[in-house]
Amino acid sequence: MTGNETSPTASATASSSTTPSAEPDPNANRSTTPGSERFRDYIASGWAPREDVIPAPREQAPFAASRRAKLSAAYPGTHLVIPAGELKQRSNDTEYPFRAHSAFTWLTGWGSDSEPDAVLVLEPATYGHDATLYFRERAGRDSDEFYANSSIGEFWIGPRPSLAQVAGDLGLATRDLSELSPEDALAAATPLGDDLARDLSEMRLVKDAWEIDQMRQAIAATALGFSDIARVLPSIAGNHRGERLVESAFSSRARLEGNGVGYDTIAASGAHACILHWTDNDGTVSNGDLILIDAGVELDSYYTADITRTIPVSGTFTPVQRDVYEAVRAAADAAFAIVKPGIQFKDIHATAMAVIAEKTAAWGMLPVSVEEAILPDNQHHRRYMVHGTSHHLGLDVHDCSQARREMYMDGVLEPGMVFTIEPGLYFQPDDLTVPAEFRGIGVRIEDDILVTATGAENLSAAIPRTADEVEAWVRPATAARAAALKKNRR
Ligand SMILES: [Mn+2]
Repeated sequence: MTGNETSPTASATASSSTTPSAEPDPNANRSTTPGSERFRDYIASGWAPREDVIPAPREQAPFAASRRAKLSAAYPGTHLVIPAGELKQRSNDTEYPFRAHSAFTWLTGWGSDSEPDAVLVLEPATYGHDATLYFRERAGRDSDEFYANSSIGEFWIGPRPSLAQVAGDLGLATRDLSELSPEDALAAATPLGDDLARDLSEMRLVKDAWEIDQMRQAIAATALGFSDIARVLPSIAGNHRGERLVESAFSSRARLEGNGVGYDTIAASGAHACILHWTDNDGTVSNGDLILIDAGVELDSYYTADITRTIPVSGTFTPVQRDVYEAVRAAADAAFAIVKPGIQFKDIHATAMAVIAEKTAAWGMLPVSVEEAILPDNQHHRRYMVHGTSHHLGLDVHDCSQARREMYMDGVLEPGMVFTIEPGLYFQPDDLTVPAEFRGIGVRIEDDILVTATGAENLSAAIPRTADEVEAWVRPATAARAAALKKNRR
């Protein structure tokens, strides 16, 4: 709710001392707030006193503290400014939902309840750094902010925490944003410097125990979302915008269990599955098609899963769909089998691609032998899978993306790393190099993998992934739907 005709939205918004901008008031055309001093005095009075409860530090507070200590040790004597970021305008006086920068969240433990414009400052001290979190404290009831500012006023967006509450909650010293120095405010308004962004990315490559637990929770929530989809799939079959129904089933679960989706859900039925980032999701879901669903729940802590399953809408794969599906699964299983500390990240991709090359060669799709196809300058099989097999996963779906190549693609696996394994095969409907019965089939299987001390754990293994498991997952709903339809006809 942003446009209310009767409640007093103040023309005072732009002139409010707590409003950071001197732009023309975007509410001016709708404002009906009484601006008189008499009204201000009246609305400022008659409120019960607040009883602020100071919370004990949240679970992740000590983990965030040790991450700050790690950053401090990497930057001795350097003054560091890490901003949460600001609200982004969608249009006029409406804004996109706020999401703090992941590096800020990693260092503070503040996730979906972060305050826009907050800034973490690390000031060099005798030993390490002193950390202070600056944010805009809520205004008192004697200010017009609380009733007249639709972006940050508590009348509009709900209760906001005090400095003392956040200090207790995060185990961090807090100060009001107005006390941030002009130099730090300037630094906070510019993107993180290259070295700092890179180093923070690299520090996040290995997850701590709390982060690994968050990943498990994000994946468990995502599994519920996929089960919701499997349950409703038969009733969606034939709907002209069935992909949207799949997307919204997952979104409902994501909002219930967490902050939302970690990225735009891909719900790609039939040949849409061959469009790698299909997020329009406005297509029909038809019996006989496969539907490829790539989705992840982001928790309130901002940790996200990233899972893909490809499901036969009818509950049964056709023989050619099953062949393609099991070829992709063979690639995924082969890649997973090599994961352990000490191997290079890029070996995972190479292992999956060797299987993709063999399978596509066996189907007669390659103009050369497997041995020739896998030469770096050839790569014929990559026509059918142009994306990578793995990316790191955590606070960001493409986590740690500022890390240097030698730490990421050429990096060596360590226990605590979490990444995806997501091979696929995509036969475009108009690709004349593949037999006609393959055209329009797209399959991806994506799991979230944790490197352990001795090998790896597939954190998403509980979500059905073999062709048999997937069929057994969808069939009860298909059968129930068929029985209901039969009953209705009688
Ligand atoms: Mn992915």
